[in-house]
Amino acid sequence: MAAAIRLARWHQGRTGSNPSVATLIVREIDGGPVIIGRGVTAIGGRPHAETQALAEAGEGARGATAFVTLEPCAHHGRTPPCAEALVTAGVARVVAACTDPDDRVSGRGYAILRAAGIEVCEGVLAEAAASDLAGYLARRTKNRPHVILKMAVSADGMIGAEGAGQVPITADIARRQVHSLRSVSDVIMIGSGTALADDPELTCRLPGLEGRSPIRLVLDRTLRLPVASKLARSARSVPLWLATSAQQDDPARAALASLGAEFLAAECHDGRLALPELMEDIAARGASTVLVEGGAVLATSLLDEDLVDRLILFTGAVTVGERGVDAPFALARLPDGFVPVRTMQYGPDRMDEFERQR
Ligand code: AOF
Ligand code: ZN
Repeated sequence: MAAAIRLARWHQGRTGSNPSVATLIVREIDGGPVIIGRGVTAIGGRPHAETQALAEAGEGARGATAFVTLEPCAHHGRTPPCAEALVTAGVARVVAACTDPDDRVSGRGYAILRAAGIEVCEGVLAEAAASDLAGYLARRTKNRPHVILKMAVSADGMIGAEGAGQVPITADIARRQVHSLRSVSDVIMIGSGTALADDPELTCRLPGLEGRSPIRLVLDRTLRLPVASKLARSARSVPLWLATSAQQDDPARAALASLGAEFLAAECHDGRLALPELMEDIAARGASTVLVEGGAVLATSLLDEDLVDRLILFTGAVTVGERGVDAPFALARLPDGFVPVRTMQYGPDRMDEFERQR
């Protein structure tokens, strides 16, 4: 199952609204287990993992064990259900990690297998598999995406400097980690304050992964984003969503639309965009993972609304000093309810990852 979980990571972030899951078909040959078929959900979401693993295993699947990171589907989509494909192939045993919360599946996949006399073992390494499937599971069970809040804090507890544009807080290795994180996220979110102050591009620029930039989403209640910004100018090549309460006839809207920006109509409460409703809208559009990259106001609002599932905190070696903008949290003052899961050192910078305890 650990090998299946690793295989599923191959297409993480590239299967659209479908989760990237994997199947391994294993049988005993000369007294030891041998993998005779491998499948991972295809780029775009179809075909499913099982179909491909069974095709590779061929006749060898008869009497074999299938390891699946997600319950095999039970619904008729563009192809027949994977549970039925496993039955037809004659596998003897299915070992599964997570149950699929999709209304069309949710236990029905296991039921099809058991009704055909297949031995089913559920919940194997379920926690590890669920961690990779966090986006998909959040969208299905909470109608919102999995939200990762990333923040880089200087040694003196700052996230930037007043009026200084982008202030480098972490070095190159940490920056590459962030680009790698972008490549497996569906959406990158920032507030309009950060968009104006930093003029960021928010793309994935790692060699070989340039085509893997997520949708860029700016929370821009009154459409302040300049048409000359890097975000607006690149909206034709990398999707740009603007969450706004600006009216249909707002002139800024026409100008940004002509550059390729799309608009998410957002509700407003007390002069602020309603974040829970916005998250629901994002999930309804099929996006499962949101990476939040700034700034302090947005981070604080998301934490206040309890919409953050994971914190990724980079602590840089540099100091910002005068005119520094205080970080909303730092290693010494973390928000409540988060538990540490990982610490890494990237060159001069430290990374700490925390998970919201639910
Ligand atoms: C599987 N194997 O590899 C994946 C599954 O739009 P469709 O027909 O592709 O169905 C999408 C659903 O399929 C999705 O919500 C989830 O329940 C399941 N994903 N199932 O048997 C796979 N990716
Ligand atoms: Zn399927």
